[in-house]
Amino acid sequence: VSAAIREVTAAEAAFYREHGWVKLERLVAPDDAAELLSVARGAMRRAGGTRRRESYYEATGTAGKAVLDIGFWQDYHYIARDDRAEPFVSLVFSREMGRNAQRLLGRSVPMRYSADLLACKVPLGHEGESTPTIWHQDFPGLPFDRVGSLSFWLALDEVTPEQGAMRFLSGSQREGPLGRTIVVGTDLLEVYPELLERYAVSEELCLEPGDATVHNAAVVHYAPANTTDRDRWAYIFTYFPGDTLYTGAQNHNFDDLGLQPNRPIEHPRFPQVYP
Ligand SMILES: O=C(O)CCC(=O)C(=O)O
Repeated sequence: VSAAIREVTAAEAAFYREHGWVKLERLVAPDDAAELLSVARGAMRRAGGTRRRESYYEATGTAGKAVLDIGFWQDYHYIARDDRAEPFVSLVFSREMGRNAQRLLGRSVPMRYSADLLACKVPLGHEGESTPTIWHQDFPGLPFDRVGSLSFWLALDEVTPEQGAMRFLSGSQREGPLGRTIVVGTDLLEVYPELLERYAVSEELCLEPGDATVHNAAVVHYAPANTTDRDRWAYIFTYFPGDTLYTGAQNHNFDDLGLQPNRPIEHPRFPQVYP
């Protein structure tokens, strides 16, 4: 897979830094997306039957082999990190993807892997139906002393706006941290309704298999419910700047690893992907 990952362009990186998100068409070849989807379906089918309802942030502490109904989507964590399933490993831990992450960040620092998960948003009215993903920032839930972490959201199948493609408050990454609303399950716009006057909601996006969006962990974003009759298949993988210091803030993915506050996050769970 790694050879088929294309490079992020300078124009895309500039768009990302301005708006806090960017759409990357054909980041991955459609054939590779089809292969990823087939492996994803197989892993989630094999793990089936263990569905529990947990919050998104509790799910981050769960290794693979469990499909969790977290409300927003059916969640399967760490297919690359823990299951070591290909072609996921080659995609997420490739130099090419790490370099793309660094180009978007726009800083000459190493990039470290943070997490990866499958997010299948189930249509309304179907068994295990998913709710809208509430408006939130990712950053406040993370134990990082600085901004810069970013998420790739790769469409493994066609994703239409009606299936729950993501929407962003363009430019809202400049607001700074707005609270751990996602951790406690509060919609961020209930707390900050005025943001809708200050920032435009990004246009509706249609993604083909292999297209992706990337978002800054500090940009405010959400995804509507899936009102079609087809599952929405996304693979989300995230990176953070290697000079980030650990704050010690509670997060299931970072707790109990012996990480030291005010020190870099140098742990085999978070390998350096680039350079
Ligand atoms: O896939 C979704 O519905 C939202 C994903 C999201 O919020 C994220 O990747 O941070």
